[in-house]
Amino acid sequence: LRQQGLNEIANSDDLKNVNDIRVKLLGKKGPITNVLRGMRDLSAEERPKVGKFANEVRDELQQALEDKKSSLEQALMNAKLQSESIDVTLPGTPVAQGQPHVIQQIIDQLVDLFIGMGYEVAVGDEVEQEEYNFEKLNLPKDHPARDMQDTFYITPSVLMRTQTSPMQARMMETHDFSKGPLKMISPGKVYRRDTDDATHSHQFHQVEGLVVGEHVTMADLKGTLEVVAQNLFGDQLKVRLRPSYFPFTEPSVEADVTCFNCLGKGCAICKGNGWIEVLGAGMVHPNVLKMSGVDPDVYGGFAFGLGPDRFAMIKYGVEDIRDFYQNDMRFLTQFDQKG
Ligand code: FA5
Repeated sequence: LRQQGLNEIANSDDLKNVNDIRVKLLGKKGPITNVLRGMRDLSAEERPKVGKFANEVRDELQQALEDKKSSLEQALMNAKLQSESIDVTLPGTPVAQGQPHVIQQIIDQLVDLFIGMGYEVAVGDEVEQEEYNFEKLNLPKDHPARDMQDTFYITPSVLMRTQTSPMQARMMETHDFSKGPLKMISPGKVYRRDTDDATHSHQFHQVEGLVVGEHVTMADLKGTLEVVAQNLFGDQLKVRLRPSYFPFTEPSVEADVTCFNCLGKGCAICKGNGWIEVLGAGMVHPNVLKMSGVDPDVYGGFAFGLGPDRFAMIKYGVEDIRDFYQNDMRFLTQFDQKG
């Protein structure tokens, strides 16, 4: 029995088989247990001899089973380690990484530029009081110029801001002019009931700029806008200032950049005129200064509101503003800053 058991153990090659052998040889119904159970029928002389021998056989088989079990477990572990080993020299799987939206990239570039020129950045709320969006900007109720910015109203006195200009009034009200001039930009989203087309979206972005202090002139405005244009477009594209009208600036101008598509010849994108309008600007109207508690006899300033969506179109030759808002990854990943 002993030799047979040892042979079986030696020949078994998996853990389940080893367990079966253990049950068969050493279990309650196994031959060793039988022998031990039959001891009471033996004579007092035989009992210790048989008992001793049976115990020896049992211990020996038990040891052989243990040894076999641990050697099989070890082999299993080795095989597993072998199959799961990692080749650290293989190239890794690239991790998908997000990036700022192309319009945000333009805004970030502008913010960097203006911070470098000593401006502070003030972010306002997209839901604004009518008073700040219109009244404090010299646009009383029933003023015809309100039609220039068709508005989404939330209540009769609360609206989705149509421009970032309300931040002009808010910043002038709180600025301490005894400490120096106010120089700020305010980037953000604005909303208008415009009909969407290639160059208009009902939701778009603006970056407002405002400088108020002593001796601020129109030449400062022009110089600042030239720095912006050169920073974003280089000097290949031309910029022109055109007289315009805004209720909150006097005089007012609009700036156009050469159409990127036809380079001034006239095409469908620029509606035939060769230029794309990118910003409105002017010298802050004395009424606006007064309404925000600033003395127009002492202080003056310039303001501008530019459209980063249009800037992005011109910079990258995007023919339809609506492409920016459709979240098509094939379109958006073209502007990956990591290249
Ligand atoms: C304004 O909103 C004025 N608040 C700008 C301003 C600020 C003037 C400070 C004077 C002083 P306007 O409506 O022209 O002006 O818009 C400014 C810029 O926003 C435009 O030049 C254009 O680049 C962009 N813009 C206007 N409407 C849209 C639209 N529907 N879709 C995309 N961009 C637009």
